[in-house]
This record gives sequence, structure tokens and C-alpha cells, in this order.
Amino acid sequence: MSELRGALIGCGFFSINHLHGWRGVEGASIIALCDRDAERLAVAGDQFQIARRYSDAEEMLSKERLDFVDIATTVSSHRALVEMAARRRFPVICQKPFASSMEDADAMVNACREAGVPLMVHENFRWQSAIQTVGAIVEGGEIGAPFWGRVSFRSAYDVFSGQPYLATGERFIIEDLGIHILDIARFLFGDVARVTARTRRVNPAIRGEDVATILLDHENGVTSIVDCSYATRLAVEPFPETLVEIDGSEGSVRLNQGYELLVANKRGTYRKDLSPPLLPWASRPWHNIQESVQAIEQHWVDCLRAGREPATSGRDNVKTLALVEAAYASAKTHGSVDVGLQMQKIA
Ligand code: NAD
Ligand code: 89Y
Repeated sequence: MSELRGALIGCGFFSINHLHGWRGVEGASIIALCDRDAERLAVAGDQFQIARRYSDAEEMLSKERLDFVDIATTVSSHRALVEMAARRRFPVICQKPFASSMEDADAMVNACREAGVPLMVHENFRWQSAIQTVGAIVEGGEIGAPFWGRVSFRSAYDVFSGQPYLATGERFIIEDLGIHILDIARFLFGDVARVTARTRRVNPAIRGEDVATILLDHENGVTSIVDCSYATRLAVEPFPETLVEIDGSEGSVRLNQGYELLVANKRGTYRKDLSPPLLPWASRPWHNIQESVQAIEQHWVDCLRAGREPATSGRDNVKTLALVEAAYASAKTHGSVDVGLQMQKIA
């Protein structure tokens, strides 16, 4: 089978992980690059030896023969670029956060549906191997029916030097990082009916909130807590590990710092090291995110070839985005928010 031909739009900080990931994926490669910034375009093009380079996305999409487009720009450009790809009937991957409003997300989902092309949001955290293992344990019934969970990300890692835009937006941790943690909660416990959230800004040098505590009432009766902080200095810095606690009717699972898995049930207890592989191109501590980038890209190729909807399709990701919107609404009003009301905005 011939390799799928992809084009990448956005050659900034995170795109280097996309490009390394694509090299490790079977069945696809990136044959053209686009960035409005000439220097970034040149750096990425030279590093990955991709000669076909464009400063204008429309020009690239009109000239190149492509099987898909991978968008690794920040959120403000997502809608225009996804709609541009849909107009040309190119299957499209879009980085998170997919959109800054439910209306924009809905417009992109509809544009791709009407064009008959697949759309996947690059929501990679659930693709981390440790998170996939926890999901498989729950799915396999090892702890019975989950009734309570906690998905936690607490750190003081300086994310602002690599991604300066994170310090200047009105919204920060829920939209940037909490979105992944909320998506993991959906992956492990199912869709959510109500959200109650509290936020704080501790770091005076940034504009948005850097601490969020979110209570989720899942549709199936599970209660979970999603908590995130970039203001938490710990003895051993855990960035970028997501920690998980799940209690079920027949046992419990813990994913502790250092990728330690602990499972307890009536048969006994076991412990496993779930340290992610250090891919040849990866660098600590980002390696668990980096392996998940390659994993989600492989998933995209497999789905595209099989005609299957990706796990984090645009349609699916709208439900994660609704949790982000609900969390901000709850933090603002100090009330609890019906997720259905967020979804009604696009019904
Ligand atoms: P960045 O600002 O470093 O890079 C974005 C690049 O896109 C810039 O070089 C910019 O010139 C280019 N660009 C923007 N609009 C364009 C357009 N219309 N046409 C061509 N080029 C355009 O941003 P980044 O830190 O690389 O982040 C990109 C996205 O990746 C963000 O949405 C961020 O949230 C996300 N991200 C995801 C993860 C993850 O684990 N999934 C981790 C970090 C960042
Ligand atoms: O942008 C964020 C993401 O998606 O993962 C970690 C991050 O880079 C900083 O919070």
C-alpha cells in the first residue's frame, strides 16, 4: 500500500514533535510544510529535509497532492484552516484546544461532515501508554464498576518559556492543560452531566488561572475530580505526568508519580512500572507526551485506511470542549453547570 501524503501547517514549538512522530508512523509521511514565519519554516524544513515549503496555507493546499492535512497552529487559526482543508476535501487533524467557542467547534465539525472528510483533534494525552493501560484495566473489569475517580496534574514546570502565549491569554490552565485531563476523565469514566469548578491564579506574572479544581458528575453515576495546577512546587517535579486514582466495586487502581501502577482487588494486589518508552528522538521529561503524539498519529493513519472514526474525532472532542466551557462558567458563577446547556448551544 502506498504511503499517505500529509502536509503540516504550523512549524512552531510543538510541531517538532509532530514531525518526529510522523517519521516513526507506518504508512504516512509529511511531504510539505507551511508556516507564515519564514525562519520557523526553514528550521523545520531543514531539520526534517522537507523541501516543499509554503508561507501560505491556501497556496500549499491548492498545489500539493495530499491525503491529509495536519494543523499544529494555535487556536485562533484553527477554524479558518480546518474549513480551508474541508473546502478542498482533505481529511484533517487539528491540534487542541480545538476551538475557543462551542460555535467554532461546531462549524468545523459541520464543515468536515458536509465535505465528507474525517476530522480528528490531536487530543493525545489519552494515548499515553500508562493511561491506555489504566483504561484497559478498567475496561477489563479488574476493579468492577468504577464509582469514584481522580485525574490529577500538579506541577511548577516552566511552560511559559517554550510557549510564551500561555502567559498572556485570559484563559490558561483549563483551556491549555485541563482540556487533556478532562478528556482523560471522559475516556476513563464516560460522558459528563454536570460540572462544578473553582479556579485561582497564584503566579502573578501570568494573566489567566493556573489552578483549577473540577468536580464531574458522570452520566453513569461516577463522581470524579479533575485537578490541575502549574503553581505546585513538589519535592520531585512530576511534569508532565497525569496521576490517576480509581475506586471500583471490586477493587482500585492507582497510577502514582513515577509511572507506578498499583491494582488491588479480591485476587490480591500487583504493582507494575508503566514508564513510557523513550523514543529515539524523545527527550525527558516530555517523553510520555512525545510517545502519545506518535501513537495518535498512527491511530489516525490506521483509521483513515480502515474508514473508521478516530477516538478523538471532532464530534467526540466537542464533548471535551463542553467540559472546558462548563468549568469556566461554573468558576465564574460559583454554581454547578449542566453540560447539556453547553451542548445545546450547538444543537
Ligand atoms: P507556536 O506559536 O510555537 O507555533 C505555531 C506556529 O503556527 C507559528 O510558527 C505560527 O507562525 C504558525 N501559524 C499560525 N497561523 C498560521 C497560518 N494561518 N498559516 C501558517 N502558519 C501559521 O505554538 P505551539 O506551542 O507549537 O502550539 C501549537 C498548538 O499545539 C497549540 O494549539 C498548543 O495548544 C498545542 N500544543 C499541544 C500539545 C499536546 O500535547 N497536544 C503540547 C504543546 C502545545
Ligand atoms: O500546551 C500544553 C499541552 O498540551 O501539554 C502540556 C503543555 O505543553 C503545557 O501545558
